[in-house]
Amino acid sequence: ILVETRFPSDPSAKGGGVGLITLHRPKALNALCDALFDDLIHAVMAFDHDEDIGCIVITGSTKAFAAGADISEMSKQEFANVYKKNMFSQWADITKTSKPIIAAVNGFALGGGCELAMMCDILLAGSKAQFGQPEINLGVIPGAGGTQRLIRAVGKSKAMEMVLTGNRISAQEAMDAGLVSKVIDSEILVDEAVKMGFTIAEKSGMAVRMAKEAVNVAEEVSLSEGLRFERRMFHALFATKDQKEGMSAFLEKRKPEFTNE
Ligand code: CO8
Repeated sequence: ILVETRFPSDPSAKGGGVGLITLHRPKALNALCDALFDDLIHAVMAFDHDEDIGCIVITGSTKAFAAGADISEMSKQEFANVYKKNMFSQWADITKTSKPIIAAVNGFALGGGCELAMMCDILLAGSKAQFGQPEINLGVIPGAGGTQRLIRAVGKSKAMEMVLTGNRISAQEAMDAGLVSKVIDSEILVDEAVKMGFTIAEKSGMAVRMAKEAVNVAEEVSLSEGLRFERRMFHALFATKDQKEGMSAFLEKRKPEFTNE
């Protein structure tokens, strides 16, 4: 139900590889059953700890990125049980990774599928992608960011419309609303996402990690706290070899050779 592919880089480029994770549960449109989600978390964490990998890409099939949490598994649950085991709380682990994650979304990204995409750092949409929070049609509401991350991405009115009507939006609408950063032809979406992964992976791993952390802090704190955090991260990078290498390479008109230190 999961396919992992490593794209190593030139062995001299430390950390320059890309880890591609493909959700593969075609008979249920990649509905995120417990087993699939456990495998996904495991794969994401393994790539996050892998020194050779600098960026992670998560994708699904051309028909579905993921059609949500698994409805047949959820249908049997009772309040006491889901509350006591804090159902789905482990999904947030995706956001605790230090390396950037690109979601390459083809087809349906619905419910938990849309929420999974929003937990990633960059969203790229295939031209036929569709995003939605249809939980309202099942008598529930989003439970992994559909009422929180979505509003930050697309604003209140669009988020409210999606959450209350359950209607889906197209890739182009998602782009216009600011949910995704690019719409790409479905056929080449994954290749382009991996290519973008390589572009990121060849930078300094220290700077990339701190940039991700600083941008994500902006969603949590006030502007003055965020600016202070950003400036401290900026200062901290002057303690890295990569800052010395990056700036020397510029002045010497050569390509930098980052070592992620
Ligand atoms: N769960 C389980 N099975 C699913 C799901 C799902 N979410 N989505 C699709 N499937 C299954 C179907 O049951 C069907 O199985 P079968 O062939 O055995 O009948 C198979 O996938 C193919 O689906 P369809 O025949 O329905 O395919 P269509 O092309 O006709 O329709 C749709 C595609 C529109 C995507 C349709 O399948 C659909 O509406 N799916 C449900 C979408 C949905 O409601 N998602 C939200 C689920 S609730 C949720 O995600 C809560 C998240 C909370 C997360 C909290 C985390 C902390």
